[in-house]
Amino acid sequence: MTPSAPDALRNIALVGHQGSGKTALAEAMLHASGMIGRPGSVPDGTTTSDHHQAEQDRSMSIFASLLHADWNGTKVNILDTPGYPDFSSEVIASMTVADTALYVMDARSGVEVGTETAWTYGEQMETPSLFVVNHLDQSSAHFRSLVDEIEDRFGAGATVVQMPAGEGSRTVIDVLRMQQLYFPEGETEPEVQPIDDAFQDEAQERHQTLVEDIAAQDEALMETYFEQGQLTEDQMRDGLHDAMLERELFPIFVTSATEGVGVWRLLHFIDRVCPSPTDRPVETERGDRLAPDPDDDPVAFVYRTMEQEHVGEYSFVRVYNGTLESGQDLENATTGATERIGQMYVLNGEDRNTVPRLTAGDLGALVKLDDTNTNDTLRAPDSDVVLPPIQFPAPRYRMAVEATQSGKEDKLARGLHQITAEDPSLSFEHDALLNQLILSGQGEMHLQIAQSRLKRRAGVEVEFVKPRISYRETIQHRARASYRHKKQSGGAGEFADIALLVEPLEGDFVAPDDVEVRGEETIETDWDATVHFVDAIKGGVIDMNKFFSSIQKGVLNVMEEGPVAEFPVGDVRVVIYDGGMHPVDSNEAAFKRAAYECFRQAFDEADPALLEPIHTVRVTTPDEYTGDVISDLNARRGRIQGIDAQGPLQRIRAEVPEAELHQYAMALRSLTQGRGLHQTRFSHYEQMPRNVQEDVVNEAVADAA
Ligand SMILES: Nc1nc2c(ncn2[C@@H]2O[C@H](COP(=O)(O)OP(=O)(O)OP(=O)(O)O)[C@@H](O)[C@H]2O)c(=O)[nH]1
Ligand SMILES: [Mg+2]
Repeated sequence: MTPSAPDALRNIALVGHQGSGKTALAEAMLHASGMIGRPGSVPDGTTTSDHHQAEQDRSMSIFASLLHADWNGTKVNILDTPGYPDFSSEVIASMTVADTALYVMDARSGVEVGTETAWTYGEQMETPSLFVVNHLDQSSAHFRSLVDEIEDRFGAGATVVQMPAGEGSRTVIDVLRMQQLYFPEGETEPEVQPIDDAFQDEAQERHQTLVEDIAAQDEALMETYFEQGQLTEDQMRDGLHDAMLERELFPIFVTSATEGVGVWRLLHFIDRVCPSPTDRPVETERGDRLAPDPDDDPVAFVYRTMEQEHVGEYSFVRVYNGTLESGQDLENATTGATERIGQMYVLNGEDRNTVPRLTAGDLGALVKLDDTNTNDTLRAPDSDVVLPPIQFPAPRYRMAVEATQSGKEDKLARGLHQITAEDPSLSFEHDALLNQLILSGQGEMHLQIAQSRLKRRAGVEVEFVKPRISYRETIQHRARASYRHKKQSGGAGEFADIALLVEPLEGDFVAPDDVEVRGEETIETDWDATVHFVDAIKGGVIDMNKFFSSIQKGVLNVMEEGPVAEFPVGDVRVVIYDGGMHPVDSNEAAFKRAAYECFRQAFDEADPALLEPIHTVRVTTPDEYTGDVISDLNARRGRIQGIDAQGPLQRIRAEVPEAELHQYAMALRSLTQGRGLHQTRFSHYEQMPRNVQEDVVNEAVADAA
């Protein structure tokens, strides 16, 4: 295919609920445009788009595929996205580089949560959109009520361009051109027929509505319409084009993807009406608008990075300006690195064709560049254009990951770096305190896929275990203790005497009568605890210049693995108020030791307790599930902080112990039929109920044994 001018390009994203028929529709588009012979099928695992083994095993899309069709000289880039909620980052990335979103729906189930989620992305990105009511062969009877439902959820801008003609038929009526289209089995092009009498009235009425909807968007068109009582086909097309760009109108189409019904007409519409890259200049970080011009300096944006089996890694790009050519030196605006563009491809799933150049507006893949990742802008060396990064969803689901074989830790770390660099909605961290590698993603399936990718890419088998909870130990009131460390056998002895006062760190130090503050030091520990050390040594009974830091070390040693169950100790104040030295035998080791023992004793006297991490959880759910979500949060020892209505949704804010949030994403999904979403963030530590504390301590003691 020769490079296309920007206005001869269409970038469309197929989005929507799982199983609505996006992949089947993409396959049908490739077939209708002559890119492939016989269309493959999802159940057989033979579609162009679902080419990964993991997708074929599950008969579902997991990764967004890039496909393209040549339609009368227009290059239609098709981004087929997965509907399963764990893979929303693929949808977000694809929609970022698409100029039109096609919301594919199953006529039998109508508007579903996947449709709604993708719709919110489209609203944020202001993507021109249309609806495709699919599975027409299985249910055309619901079309009319479905149109009402679409208008209900997405506004009156939804307007019918195509309607079914009869139950389960191969015929659709195009109410823009007022034609009946019959799609013979095995053929891609329809036969144009006069509209059946049975559908004349409805077709007329819908045509009228469409004309009025279009005219209402534009004053000049409105005038023409009043003068002539009609709009020409060209006027309707242009009007629709503009109204789609403004997100005023959202055309509704019908298809049966597996039967090839309606697909030809949909492609025709995409070519003739849908926006091209020329219509949609991109906004740069600086707020300028950049329109595609193949002769300008090149600017490209990496919207995803993905490894292709047997091939290596690809950077998927949209060229926003100029022309990308193999051998060209470009600057990575994020890293500052100079990158030489290597092989470039246009793709149809797994099939690739090398191209010498990619022009402004086009989508393609580059052999991954060394210093370039998702969200990076590539530009001419003297340019200052930066494109805004994609905001990927924050992780909702975390698990500790362990290599099943020992000695594979390095491989595991490398593998985790690789897969998280490719998928920005996946992240990992090594929690030094818990001594666990934590992998966070969007859900159970997301992590399962990560597991198989780690095996394939890094050759390391892993298993997931429940992440440990980072409890803290604390004390509940002030207490004192003293300790004398003395070892005098033979030669040099050891001697240190010390008296400590400990208390929870709340507010300023209120010294008791017998204590006088001489100096102080505040230390932040590796586990984010604050320790306020107070030197209240009178008359130099301990040489604090010499021994303050040894005393601190002794205390911090205890705090790192607390006396209750070896959890780190949280914020405390430690006052050194008395003690004694020996002129010869006192040394640093002796004071460290004495402080260690003394602190343990004082801690025990101060009524120690466990603190647990509390998270702020924000749940967004359709109102009908509010009651269930709240009682579930209560059952998780959660405290509801507030409930706000947001349109048809409710936002619930609650404080919930981290220990009760394990796999909450999955629980919420099943509570709300997949329509609830949540975010959680660490808020603070809090004392836990006695019975829960006992369980935790018993478990920790058993683990340590
Ligand atoms: N009868 C009929 N079956 C269809 C139609 N469209 C898709 N299917 C079937 O419905 C199932 C789901 O279709 P897919 O194309 O995989 O749906 P999808 O939207 O890509 O699903 P995800 O990628 O998992 O989100 C498959 O078995 C398809 O063969 C249709 O119009 N009619
Ligand atoms: Mg699919």
